[in-house]
Amino acid sequence: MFSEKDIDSLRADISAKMSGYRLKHTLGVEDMAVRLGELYAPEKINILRVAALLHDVTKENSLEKQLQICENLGIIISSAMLMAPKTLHAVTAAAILPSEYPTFAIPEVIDAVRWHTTGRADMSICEKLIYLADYIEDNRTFEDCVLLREYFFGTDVPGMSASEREEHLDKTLVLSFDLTIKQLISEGTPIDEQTCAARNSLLKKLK
Ligand code: DGI
Ligand code: FE
Ligand code: FE
Repeated sequence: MFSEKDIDSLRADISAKMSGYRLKHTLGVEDMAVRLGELYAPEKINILRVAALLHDVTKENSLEKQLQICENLGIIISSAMLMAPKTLHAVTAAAILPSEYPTFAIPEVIDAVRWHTTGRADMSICEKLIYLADYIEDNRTFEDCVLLREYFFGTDVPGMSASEREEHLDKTLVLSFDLTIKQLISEGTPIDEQTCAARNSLLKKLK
């Protein structure tokens, strides 16, 4: 799908655009996406690398710039979305891919980027792995991130059967949503409805 050369040139492009902090995080997500990909979707590792490199590509834009991107591309922002402005960068990053990164703008990449912040119901494997890699990449030191990383790696994932491994991933995602929702409640911040839909759909599957 994507060659090593394509990925190296994308990494160079992203490296030139991002601040040191965001770049370090982005490269951390790429590394974690590869580790998770080896466990869950070895055939999709290059897709995961690309999605990781692009997932926060508009994160450093101001709110005004994010809204401008939406206006230019005819994307209608709901009032609920405006109440959770930190989730907007996932919308804009996905939206600019076809015009700004056409080589990489395949549906699996676009969807993994689009849903990396809130998740959604019935997530694909690439969506789940990018969402989780973003949460637990090694540079994240926030208490919830450390807890989730330890939960995920604190058991013998390679030794599990395929169905046990899938269940472990889903349980890890439920825990991540629990932690995020608790954090948002403690801040008095609105919870995006996709975050709730994602958690509900995983609970239904795990039942
Ligand atoms: O972009 P990153 O910082 O790497 O990580 P991210 O894309 O997961 O964004 C995290 C931010 O998004 C964090 O400040 C919490 C916020 N967020 C995630 N889900 C929700 C949310 N904010 C609101 N208001 N509602 C959500 O459901
Ligand atoms: Fe993000
Ligand atoms: Fe991120």
